[in-house]
Amino acid sequence: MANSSAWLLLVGVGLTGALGLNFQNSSSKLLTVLNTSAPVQEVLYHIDVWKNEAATVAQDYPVSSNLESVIRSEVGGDWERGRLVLQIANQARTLELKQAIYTALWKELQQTKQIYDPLKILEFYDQLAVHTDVPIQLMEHIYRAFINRSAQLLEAPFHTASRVATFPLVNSLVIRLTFSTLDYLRDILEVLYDAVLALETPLSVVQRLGNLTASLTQLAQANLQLISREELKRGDPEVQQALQSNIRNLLSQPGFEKEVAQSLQSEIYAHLSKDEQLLYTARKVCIRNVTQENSYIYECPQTYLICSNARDPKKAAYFIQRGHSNDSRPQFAFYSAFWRSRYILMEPATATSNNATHSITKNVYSRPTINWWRVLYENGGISFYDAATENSVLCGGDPVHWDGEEHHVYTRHVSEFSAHRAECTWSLEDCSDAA
Ligand SMILES: *[C@@H]1O[C@H](CO)[C@@H](O)[C@H](O)[C@H]1NC(C)=O
Ligand SMILES: *[C@@H]1O[C@H](CO)[C@@H](O)[C@H](O)[C@H]1NC(C)=O
Ligand SMILES: *[C@@H]1O[C@H](CO)[C@@H](O)[C@H](O)[C@H]1NC(C)=O
Ligand SMILES: *[C@@H]1O[C@H](CO)[C@@H](O)[C@H](O)[C@H]1NC(C)=O
Ligand SMILES: *[C@@H]1O[C@H](CO)[C@@H](O)[C@H](O)[C@H]1NC(C)=O
Ligand SMILES: *[C@@H]1O[C@H](CO)[C@@H](O)[C@H](O)[C@H]1NC(C)=O
Ligand SMILES: CC(=O)N[C@H]1CO[C@H](CO)[C@@H](O)[C@@H]1O
Repeated sequence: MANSSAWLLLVGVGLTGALGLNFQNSSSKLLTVLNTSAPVQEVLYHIDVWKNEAATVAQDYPVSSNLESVIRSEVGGDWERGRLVLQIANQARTLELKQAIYTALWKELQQTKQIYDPLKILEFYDQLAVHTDVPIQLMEHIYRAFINRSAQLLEAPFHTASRVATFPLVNSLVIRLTFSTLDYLRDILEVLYDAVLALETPLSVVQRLGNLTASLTQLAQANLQLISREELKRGDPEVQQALQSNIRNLLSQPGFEKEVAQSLQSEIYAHLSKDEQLLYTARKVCIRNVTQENSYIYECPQTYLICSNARDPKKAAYFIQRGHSNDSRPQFAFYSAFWRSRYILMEPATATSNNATHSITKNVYSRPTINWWRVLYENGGISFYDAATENSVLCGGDPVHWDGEEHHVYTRHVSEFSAHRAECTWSLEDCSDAA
């Protein structure tokens, strides 16, 4: 360890000589000294001289091992001091020395307990990234350490049975990640899913993800990445249902269309059923009988009622308006592309014939007032409930309620829905290009 002593001596002499400090005492002395500009130059000058001499003598890495011991004593288990060492690396005269400082510093920081906090690693990574001359392998290694550690932390909620447990460290990590590129999250999720899907059932992982607190963008990314995993492609209906539920929860957030990037939104919509997808992606839709190819909703020719007759290319298209009820669930309004600003509207039911055979109400009109519908996806199609009361469902197709050429649609009480599924299930077509 002759080189080591020479190094220490050199530094000691250089510093005490320059500044009159007691080297043996203060463990942060080197940093203090290097923190002032003039002596730094002097110290580094000596380091360079020493290093060049050493290099001619030995081909191994005496520099880094000596540097390590000095850095070790300076960092002294305190992560924050690493920042100061990093600051002075800038002033090292040779690239080799700089890189030796970076590497030794990383080695040393790994001895501190704070390495378990991925945000500390990220902070260090960001600080290093400011230096353009850090070896790429070192940057990659530190990045992987950050990713691995983050994934490890994020595993906790996925291994916890409680759906209401809170994870403050996970939360602060997730919040911090909203300020970084989505690539970081993508890489973390990859490692996370490798780990949790090896130990937990896909259903459990999907459900835990459904309870994770994160930004809408992060949740969109996390769900998409989970959906694309091989482990989830085995078609277990329960898993598919849970995934759909996660996605619907996302869509039901009022901020979804505003906060989440278009490209990510499109990827999410692609995982919805065809009808549901159109509600978010089509400019205009046609609403037709789910089994009858030629029975479309449009304004009746003679009355202001709504009919379901053969398609009239001019009248059958509706613009979609999306909204949220005050409990933030999605709701939709449909206004005629032909008549403009005339909505499909359900008037509140007055006292109606409520007997067993004819418990329907003809109260669906074309009116210039907005009217919200809640959409349910089932039976291979969709159903429309009036959003205000959720007591009525939109139905049609029973000739008893028609009037000659006018095939009126009507509403039923929701309690009748299961007994009249065919009558109350519709399908959407993309009519964006219709007149
Ligand atoms: C480095 O210098 C700055 C400003 O001169 C000072 O605030 C800081 O405390 C110094 N750090 C050390 C370790 O001496
Ligand atoms: C990160 O984790 C992977 C897989 O467990 C492992 O192979 C790799 O060595 C780890 N890298 C770091 C820097 O921790
Ligand atoms: C967790 O998710 C389940 C199912 O989606 C939900 O019922 C429950 O309220 C959620 N818990 C919390 C704390 O969000
Ligand atoms: C939401 O709106 C309904 C009727 O539209 C109303 O009865 C209810 O009190 C509202 N709830 C809140 C939380 O504002
Ligand atoms: C049920 O309603 C229909 C139509 O409103 C009516 O013709 C019929 O007489 C009613 N039946 C009973 C038992 O009230
Ligand atoms: C669809 O057509 C079938 C067959 O004509 C009919 O029984 C059903 O009630 C119709 N449904 C709707 C929603 O119009
Ligand atoms: C950092 C350090 O060890 N400082 C010590 C330097 O010496 C004085 C006096 O002996 C101590 O009080 C400090 O703690």
